[in-house]
Amino acid sequence: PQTIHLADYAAYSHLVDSVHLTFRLSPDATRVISRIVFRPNPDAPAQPFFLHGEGLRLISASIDGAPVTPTLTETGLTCDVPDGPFVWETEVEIAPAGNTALEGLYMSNGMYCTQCEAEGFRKITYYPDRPDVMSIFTVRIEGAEPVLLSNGNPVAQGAGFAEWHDPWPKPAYLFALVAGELLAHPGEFTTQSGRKVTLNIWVRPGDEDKCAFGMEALKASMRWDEQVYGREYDLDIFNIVAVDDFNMGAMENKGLNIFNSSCVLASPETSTDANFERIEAIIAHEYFHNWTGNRITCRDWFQLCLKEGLTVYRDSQFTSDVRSAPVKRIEDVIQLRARQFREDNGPLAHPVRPESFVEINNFYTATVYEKGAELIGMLKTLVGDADYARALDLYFERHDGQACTIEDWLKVFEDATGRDLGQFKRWYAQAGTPRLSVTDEFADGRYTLHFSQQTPPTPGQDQKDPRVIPIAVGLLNPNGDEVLPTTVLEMTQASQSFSFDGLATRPIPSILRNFSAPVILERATSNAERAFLLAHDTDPFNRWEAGRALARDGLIRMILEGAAPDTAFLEALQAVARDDSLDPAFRALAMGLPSQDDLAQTLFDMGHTPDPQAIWQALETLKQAMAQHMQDLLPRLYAQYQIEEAYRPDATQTGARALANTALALLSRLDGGAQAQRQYDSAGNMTQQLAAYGCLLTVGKGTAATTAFYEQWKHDRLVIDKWFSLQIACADPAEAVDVTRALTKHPDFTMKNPNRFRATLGALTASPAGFHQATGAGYALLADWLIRLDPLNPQTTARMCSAFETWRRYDAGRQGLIKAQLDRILSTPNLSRDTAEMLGRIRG
Ligand code: HT7
Ligand code: ZN
Repeated sequence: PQTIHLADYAAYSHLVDSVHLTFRLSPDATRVISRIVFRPNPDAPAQPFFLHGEGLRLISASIDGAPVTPTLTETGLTCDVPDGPFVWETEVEIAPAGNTALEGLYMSNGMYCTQCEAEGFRKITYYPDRPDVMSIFTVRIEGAEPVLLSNGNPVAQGAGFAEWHDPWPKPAYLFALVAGELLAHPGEFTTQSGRKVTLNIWVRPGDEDKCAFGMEALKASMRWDEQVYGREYDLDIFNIVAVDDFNMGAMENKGLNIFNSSCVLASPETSTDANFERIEAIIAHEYFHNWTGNRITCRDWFQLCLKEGLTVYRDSQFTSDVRSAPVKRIEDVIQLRARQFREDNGPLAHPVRPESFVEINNFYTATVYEKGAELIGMLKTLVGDADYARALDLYFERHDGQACTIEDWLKVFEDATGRDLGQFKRWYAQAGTPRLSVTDEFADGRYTLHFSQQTPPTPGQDQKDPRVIPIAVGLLNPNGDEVLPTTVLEMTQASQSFSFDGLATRPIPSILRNFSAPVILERATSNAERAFLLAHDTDPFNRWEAGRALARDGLIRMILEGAAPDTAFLEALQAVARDDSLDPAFRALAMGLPSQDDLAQTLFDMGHTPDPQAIWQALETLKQAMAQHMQDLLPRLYAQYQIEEAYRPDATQTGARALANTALALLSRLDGGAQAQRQYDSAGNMTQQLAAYGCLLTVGKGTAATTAFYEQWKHDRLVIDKWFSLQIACADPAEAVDVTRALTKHPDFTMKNPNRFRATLGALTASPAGFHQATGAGYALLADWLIRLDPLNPQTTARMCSAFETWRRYDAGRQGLIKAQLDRILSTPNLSRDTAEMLGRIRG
């Protein structure tokens, strides 16, 4: 397969003035008739005329009305074309019912839908399927389905047809079409300039009672983007459609967002608080793409972080504003470390702006999205809020309607602020997570912090240059008073020192407040200092971080030295748990422990070979010790945070339930699940029901609940996904593979639905002690299923290969077993380009 390089970018030969598409829908033989007006691109190098196209049956082609016979290749067609403007027309046939890859036009539960990002449009018709070719689309859909949707505004509708016109030039990856028997949950929004916009969430009959939350989230997002970024919606209608079979979370097609049903449908009975928060964030994210992604798009796919990093940053700002900023920051950093740091530290490490790829679908990664968002956050910290706002205004003014690059983005900041961002640009080009080590000294009232930065080599990048790192620092005196409020230090050298004068006593530093840069902070700190910061830091993120570091340190000693749980940690944690002045959501987060994967990486970084079973056992022992240590507090906490009012998925109620359920999980270790059973029996919402069910499974009392839960929810596919996942997540590690295997034989298991596949095999890979069983049974089971799924759905298969990305951490036995499975998959005939690329990179 061909490797594509950023350095080889060349503009497309032609500009596209307009596109007219007619779809004659039929499950096995949809006809797509296109009429495309081309004109030579004066800025492009000379090149043959080429259109992308894959899996299309060409019926006819013509130029300016005269039939032509193009040369067909594996990836598209070439044809002799006139020197000047011309009208290109084709008719092709495609078979959406047989499209299990879920890219292009496909069918999900009898409904037609599309997924064109990144390169799905070429499976619909012949077209220059690249993001820098933007055009105005008019679409006519002919079909018997009652609802026929496409991008833009509706222009005509009648028996068996509908026509849509999108006045905003867009690349083909934002094209969308939906047709089916759908019901609308309607809404309306009046923009800040007074235009009325019709809103709809379209769902399959039966799901119409799960749209109200999504609709409110959409309106809140629209208002927020006006108020915070001055961005107004630009069509008469905004449609969202829920689809069951979908490879990712959602897609920002212009005026017609398509969502994985798990990312939009919500009701208190069927969705957890975490589901509600995620749905709200994804609706916001897709909506915000209307400006950051659609109106201003990417020149090529190497610039993916231009739209994704910025839009993730914007959606996290939104969530911080409508919920709790510290809680959101802590949740984001937990995710960043779990997904992005893991990626950046292994064989799949790549820059936020990669320089080459084989399959672009493999680069929708935590690095592009989450580290990309961290870069925006750092930029804002460096230039300040006011200059960030000015730069964004300039970005929208200067680049509206264009397909841009990271250079364009940084230039806007340089022009708006007068800063040189040459060094900052390294963040986009260098892979790997910088290690920021710190020492300190105090003499004569002067306190000095000495920093040095170093980034380990990553695949293809041995040498790293120093980056600019904004380090937010505060200083506390030993009484707990803040003697230096949060101050941003700008580190630009490999090693650099910063001093603070006029201090009466040696201060306690609070470094990297609010996680001001995506780095690994290395500092020899005492547990007494960590406990002090957990008790006194005014920065909520660092307060949580201190507790996490205490927990990690104790767990590592338990694993390596067989130490008992650290009483000082248990005391410090209890003090936080019982402090009613603290946000319950924060307390629930503080009572969480580092994940098995986090501990495995920590051990590996310390030069040890992690033993997944020993890690799991240490966590179990510590949870048991926490339960015993807090045995008087837990029933009080549990009772205090029960909610009498009607269910609301807002930050206040969510935090209260999170704390009560954290207490319940610990209590269950003391009462054998009695309280959890009572909660399960009386639960009025899914947050309560699922938490109780998880407790019962964990203490080995889940059998009855497993039957009852299934009977209650077997009609609801999204709830049954939870049922599949939780049984695996809460299984004893020794049984997790057997539980997973048994569930793959359940009549409700299907690999054709990515949600169900991920709920089952993904749950196994998310449970390290179960997945990394020394027998290799977990690896073999996953490999079996990846081999089966790959011919049907390469994109989802490839994404799930990342379960193997940490394989070099483990002992020789496990490495050998994993390598054997990697080789087995790689030797499968006709393996997809997606999966072959991922496994090739992982194997090295
Ligand atoms: N821009 C979208 C990314 C995407 C995608 C979504 C659904 C299915 C396949 C996909 N490939 C790429 C989603 C987003 O970031 O908003
Ligand atoms: Zn996005």
